[in-house]
Amino acid sequence: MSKRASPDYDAVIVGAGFSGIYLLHKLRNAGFNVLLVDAAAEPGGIWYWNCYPGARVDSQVPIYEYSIPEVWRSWTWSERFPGWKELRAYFQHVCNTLKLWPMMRMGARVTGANYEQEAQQWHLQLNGEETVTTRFLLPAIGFASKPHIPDFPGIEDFEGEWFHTARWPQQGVDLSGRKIALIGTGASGVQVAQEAAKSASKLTLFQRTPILALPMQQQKLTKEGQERDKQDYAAIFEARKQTRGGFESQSLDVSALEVDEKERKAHFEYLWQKGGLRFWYHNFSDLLINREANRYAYDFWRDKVRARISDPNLVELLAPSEPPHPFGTKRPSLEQCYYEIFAQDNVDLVDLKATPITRIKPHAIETAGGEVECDLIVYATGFDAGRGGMVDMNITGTNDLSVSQAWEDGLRAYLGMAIADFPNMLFAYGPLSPSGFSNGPTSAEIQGDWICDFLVWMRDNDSHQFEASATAEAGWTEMVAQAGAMTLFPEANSWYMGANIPGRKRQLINFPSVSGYVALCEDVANDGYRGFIIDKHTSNEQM
Ligand code: NA7
Repeated sequence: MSKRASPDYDAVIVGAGFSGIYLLHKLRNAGFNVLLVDAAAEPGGIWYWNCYPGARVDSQVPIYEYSIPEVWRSWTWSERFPGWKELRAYFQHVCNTLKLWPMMRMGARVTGANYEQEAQQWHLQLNGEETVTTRFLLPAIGFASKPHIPDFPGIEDFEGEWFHTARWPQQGVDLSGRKIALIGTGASGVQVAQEAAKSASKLTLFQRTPILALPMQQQKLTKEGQERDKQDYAAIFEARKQTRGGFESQSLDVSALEVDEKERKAHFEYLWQKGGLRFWYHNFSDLLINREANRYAYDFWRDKVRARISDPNLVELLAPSEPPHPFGTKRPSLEQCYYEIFAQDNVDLVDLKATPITRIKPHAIETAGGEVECDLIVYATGFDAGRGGMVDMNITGTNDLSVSQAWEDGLRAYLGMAIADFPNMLFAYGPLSPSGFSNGPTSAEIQGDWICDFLVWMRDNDSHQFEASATAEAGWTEMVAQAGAMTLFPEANSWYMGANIPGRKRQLINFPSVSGYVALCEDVANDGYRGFIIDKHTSNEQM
């Protein structure tokens, strides 16, 4: 006789960001008994935790929003690249419009999850106390839920305030008149720097690698303009699924080497003026696969940026003659006045390549070149991307295997959504899916639709347990590695390669094409969810 239990829920979703909220909407509409939990006090995911001054999205709206008509029809943005406050308000609007609140538990952190093989259910621990059971566990925690703070000697000795950008106090921090040390010049560091430079008595940026930042070309948006544009929204949302990055357009079909210099520069200039990440995703076809093509883009970027740097001592540091890495193999960030702040008397740059940090002292950062006094340290030092948040939930599958053990020798996953030995678990926006390479809401919807269809299929077939086969998982993991090897991405020490965390295996952690991903996932579904073992029947282990 089956010992299968009747759990509290059909599905528990972890995370109230774009992926989790979309999954909740879909599964509720499909008739599942579903609960969403999130450690944060409010929905918004990344936009809850990253509330540092200047935090805003690098994808423009309406690309960066849900395609759900009742949501977009009744919402108006104020800016093309909205800030965190507006994005949080948007999440309130989404939850109100879709009436999702009764199925949401905020302030509930998953502190443990065990799969009970006989009962075919997950046993979750919330906030270290309460337990709930569910047939399916659906982590949707994003790639950046675990901040990374480097292990600098003396870090605890600091007597001023210090914060990681993704753990910024919700009540805010007054930056005016402060002596601020900002470590890290990625997307977050650039955004903090632009704000902090306005009022800090001293802002010192500690740069290890220069960011290759692109002009945002921010714009205010009007209600009338958006109402007019909304007639195209349905087509835009449909089209974004068919592009490589999940944006409104993708790279040209033309190589940068096929055109003459005049034409090449004209296209670069067009992208520059359009702004946003277009210079990255709407560039020549071989930008990210051919060194020569990439070098043309880098040189154009370098010359544009150099024209904005007034201090000759900083030119080589901020926009070096030779690229620090191929353009676009680290995520370019968007800037509005980043290169101009260095002309201010209150802004300094420390080159950590020449003078690394040796110790954090009670009132200063000590480098090989001397001490920089400060009363606030901002760690804009990134994330244990794709891995850290999953590990921290203490998830244990069959054979007492934890996620941390499963990923000890590198990330592995089938379709970037399932791990062998972890039955009835699918994660969204996780490693080996397009996640970090793509526009968030596009990936959230693609995976949300796929997961919902799979669970409906399970229900229709009276099936209760699925698990990725080890063969399918190995095949997918290898395919992502091979796809990465055909690009220039492995040449950068980026979080895309897991290279920002000491000790992590170097591997491409994202699947490099949204449209390719859609096709593969559809194919798996059309083939009876090939690669999954359903109710212990291994019908087909091929990928
Ligand atoms: P990122 O892009 O990972 O940037 C982290 C920054 O911190 C980057 O400049 C790093 O330099 C720097 N860093 C990391 N460790 C150290 C140490 N030990 N010493 C000095 N500097 C260090 O994180 P963000 O939060 O800016 O952005 C994350 C993503 O969010 C972004 O890609 C978008 O998708 C949105 P490095 O370049 O490694 O030399």
